[in-house]
Amino acid sequence: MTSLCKVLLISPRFNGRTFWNFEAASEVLGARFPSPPLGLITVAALLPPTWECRLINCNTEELSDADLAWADLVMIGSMLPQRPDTIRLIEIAKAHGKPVVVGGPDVTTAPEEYAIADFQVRGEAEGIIDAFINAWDSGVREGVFEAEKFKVDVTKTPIPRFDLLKKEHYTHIGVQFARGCPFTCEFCDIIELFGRTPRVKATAQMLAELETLYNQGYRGHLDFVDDNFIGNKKAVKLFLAELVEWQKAHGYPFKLSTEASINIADDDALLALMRAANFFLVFVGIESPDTETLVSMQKKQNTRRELAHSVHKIYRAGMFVIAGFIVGFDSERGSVAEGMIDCIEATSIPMCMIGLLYVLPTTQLMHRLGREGRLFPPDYFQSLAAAGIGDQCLAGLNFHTARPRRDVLMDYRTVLDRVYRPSAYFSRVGKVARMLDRPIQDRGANKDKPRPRLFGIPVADLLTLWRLTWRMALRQPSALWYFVKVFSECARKNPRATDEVGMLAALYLHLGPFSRYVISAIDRQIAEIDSGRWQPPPKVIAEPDPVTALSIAS
Ligand code: B12
Ligand code: SF4
Repeated sequence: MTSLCKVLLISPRFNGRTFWNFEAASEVLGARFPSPPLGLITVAALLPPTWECRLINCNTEELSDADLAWADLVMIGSMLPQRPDTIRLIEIAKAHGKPVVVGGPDVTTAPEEYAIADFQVRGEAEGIIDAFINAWDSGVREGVFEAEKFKVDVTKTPIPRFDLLKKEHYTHIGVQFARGCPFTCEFCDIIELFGRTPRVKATAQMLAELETLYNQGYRGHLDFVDDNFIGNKKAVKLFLAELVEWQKAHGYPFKLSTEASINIADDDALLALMRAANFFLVFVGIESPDTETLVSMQKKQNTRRELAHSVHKIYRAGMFVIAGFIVGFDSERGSVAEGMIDCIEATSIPMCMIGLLYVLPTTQLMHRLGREGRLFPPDYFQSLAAAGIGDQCLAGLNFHTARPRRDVLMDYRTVLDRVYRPSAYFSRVGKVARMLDRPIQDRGANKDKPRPRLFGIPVADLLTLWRLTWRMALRQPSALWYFVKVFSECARKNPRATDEVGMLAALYLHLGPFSRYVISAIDRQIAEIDSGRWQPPPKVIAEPDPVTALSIAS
């Protein structure tokens, strides 16, 4: 018997204002949201071909009653900052009498939060979805299905259903080469979700994904969402060599970005391959400039190096760097603000994701703080989420800090204030504009219709520049002059870097106001501590650890 089912895949809204909410920058590029839900379109590709799929991304479009009426089954994929909207969507679907399957990283690490869903699919769908499909076909209407950890062979993962995407809604599309990371950073949940041995796709399989997107007419930015693209250097180099040829043969239809550990800078051959493949951006977790802190969080790969030298080497290879920094580690002996600001200035990284340490479920950090009785109860996150707070910028420090909480918050707001002033931000953009050495590419193989040009410049680029300048004048007037100065200098002295400099400027449309919003919210938190209105939850020592318990400030 042929199995038939109409599946409505829904990606819930991310909560409130977050660092990664680049709606303002997306607008400049004529899009609605940064990227689509790769997990859900991967799940769609795993379903029987006779099952019909529709995708609604609540971050870009409205879910209608008609969508729900059409469906036999609703599938929702969720990460932590989507949890409140996921719960809302489950309730709506159930009110329409539709069974709901929920999957994704948050249900995998915090399943107790999703008890109201009819089905939970935990872990990587490839490892368990067939069991769910068989159960569904045999009439089962509720249950929990859990994949065996880290066992999925990603070389068998099908090509995600990119055809379900309204690609014009997004500034970029995600693809994935590897899962897992060989490192063991204490705060990270990746090694708990995907394991320590990176599992990589086959080169032909990866190129088939790119070919599919290309044949569907997509051109532009592709992001490799791997947690650490260079986790298996040998495999990635083999893939990159072929990717370089593919890009050349297709006239470089894609600009590429990814996330990698800083040791990427130690490997000249790897940097050269990434340059040749047209990578223009890499996210690096720097976390802290302090060696003792890096050692205590088990991020030893970031020690024994001159960070500015490593980052500038990546610039010279044609990629700009976005970096993650964290405030609130136990090993911070005193104020960390000046050290962090100096590091950000010395490395000249304009866009820094500076967050408060956040204890994610299942991590080694969670287990240690749990043993030390320092975790805040789960309703701490729920209350912040209910207030629209979305990520580690404001929901962080969900535990009793080692230093007085007020001092950590003060450091955090100081760093944000100093590095996101327009003068400071655009001074770093100016340095990138001078150092970024974008490659010259032979685009002879490009078969696309030539883009209309004015004075030799693509009209679409001129329109984007106009939208950017106009919005900057309207929304960030204090940054306009810095932007004009940096951009015009770049256009004169390093014209190949203008796209990247324009992108960094567009990101400031979000980062400028967002940093000011976070600073004022942190100021309110500090005022509440000072007035005694904020009281930490009582400590519960589950397994007392005398050494660390002594060092916890009250
Ligand atoms: C790309 C990405 C983002 C993008 C979002 C892209 C998007 N539009 O969805 C951006 C950069 C915006 C982002 C931001 C954040 N992210 Co993020 N992000 C990722 C990343 C690197 C890749 C996600 C992805 O596409 N994976 C590839 C797909 C194939 O995997 P998958 O989604 O897990 O799907 C598989 C399974 O989970 C399952 N599955 C997924 N959905 C469903 C649904 C159903 C019905 C079923 C059956 C199965 C299923 O099957 C899939 C195939 O195996 C992951 C890490 C990772 N390796 O996954 C982190 C991750 C999801 N992010 C995480 C977090 C915490 C955040 C942030 C809060 C903080 C941060 N790290 O910056 C912010 C907040 C965002 C916000 N706006 O509020 C955590 C989530 C932890 C949790 N418990 O939920 C992760 C796991 C890693 C991490 N520590 O950063 N993120
Ligand atoms: S290097 Fe990145 S992905 Fe790997 S364990 Fe550390 S934080 Fe997680």
